[in-house]
Amino acid sequence: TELVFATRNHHKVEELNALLHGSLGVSVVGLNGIEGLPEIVEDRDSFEGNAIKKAETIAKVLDRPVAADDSGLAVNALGGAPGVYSARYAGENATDASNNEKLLNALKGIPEEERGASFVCVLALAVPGEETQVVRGEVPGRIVDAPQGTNGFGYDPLFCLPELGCTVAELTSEEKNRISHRARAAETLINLLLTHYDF
Ligand code: ITT
Repeated sequence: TELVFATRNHHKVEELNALLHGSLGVSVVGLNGIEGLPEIVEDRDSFEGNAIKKAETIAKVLDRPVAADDSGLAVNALGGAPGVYSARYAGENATDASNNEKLLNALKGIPEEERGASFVCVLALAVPGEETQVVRGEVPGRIVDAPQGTNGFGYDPLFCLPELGCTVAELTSEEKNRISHRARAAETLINLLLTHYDF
């Protein structure tokens, strides 16, 4: 079986595919290979709102079940920023590098014990004719003061897992998929798919 995943971020597709393929045998496909889809403006003020919007928009167009992921980083000392703006923190043409640089500058001089943060992942599952389901996964950590590691994507090089003593970018993809916010949300999604749907 295939499950369409309403994202253009190939890192998300790879992570979700590893999580769902391993436990359900479901192949996750992103939007990059599908033509004629509308542009989705992520203008909601919550991860839930944006995830639902992405999943429902694409499910309606394709008339089939669609999952979506809205995720990001919430930094305590910044009042939860960048939050839903994580992908565009450094502006319209932001890259992972420019977002990370902006975050490091925003936290300059703030001591280690005040650099707490969470990764948040909200997954929505829209099935035509059914109520959309929403699940959330979070992982706590701390923002380091210089990038460490080259694996993963986004803010992974800055997000330290205190129990492991390293950043997420220093983990293998298998290790990340055992502990991440996305893995936690996916676990709940997998239970939903198994109990309520024909996957
Ligand atoms: P789609 O909307 O097409 O899914 P996107 O990358 O724009 O792709 P979001 O709007 O949900 O996705 O933004 C999420 C951003 O949060 C992402 O670009 C990263 O900067 C960050 N992020 C999310 N999950 C992450 C992870 O596992 N590791 C590091 N950073 C992550």
